[in-house]
Amino acid sequence: MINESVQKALNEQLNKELSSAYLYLAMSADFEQKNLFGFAKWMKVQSGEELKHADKIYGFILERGGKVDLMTIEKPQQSWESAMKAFQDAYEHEKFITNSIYSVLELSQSQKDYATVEFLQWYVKEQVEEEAQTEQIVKKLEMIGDTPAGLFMLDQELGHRE
Ligand code: OFO
Repeated sequence: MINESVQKALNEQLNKELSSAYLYLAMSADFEQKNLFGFAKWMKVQSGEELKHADKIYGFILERGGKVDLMTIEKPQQSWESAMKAFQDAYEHEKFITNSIYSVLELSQSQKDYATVEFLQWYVKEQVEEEAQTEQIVKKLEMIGDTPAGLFMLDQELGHRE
């Protein structure tokens, strides 16, 4: 049986993962409306990744005999002034998610819920990758500045994400 406070924290994390999927889907739609199809594809794939992150938590809560509590998902921002601003926001969002995972991990440790501590190791590793990916794209956008040719090339590159 899962510890009650850990279950609550996991349900809140499940909501954050679903909110992440929603946020990246909004970014994807915004990019597509601006004809940046490669950026849009990258964000759509990212949105799908977040749904997988959510699904893992959902499955884990149920596997432990817990109760899934699906909460309201807030309406995300719909438009960003530039690709740079969107990716800066994505990077900041990933840092927020990392801190959130750490909080759930610390709670699980304090409650001696070692199964959840073990389960969350996957997220700790995943967040290193998620932060690095978004930070790298912010850095590339900084390099190319406002040049349309640079944006076009990066759009081509990001469109290759599967
Ligand atoms: Fe992008 O992070 Fe989920 O976990």
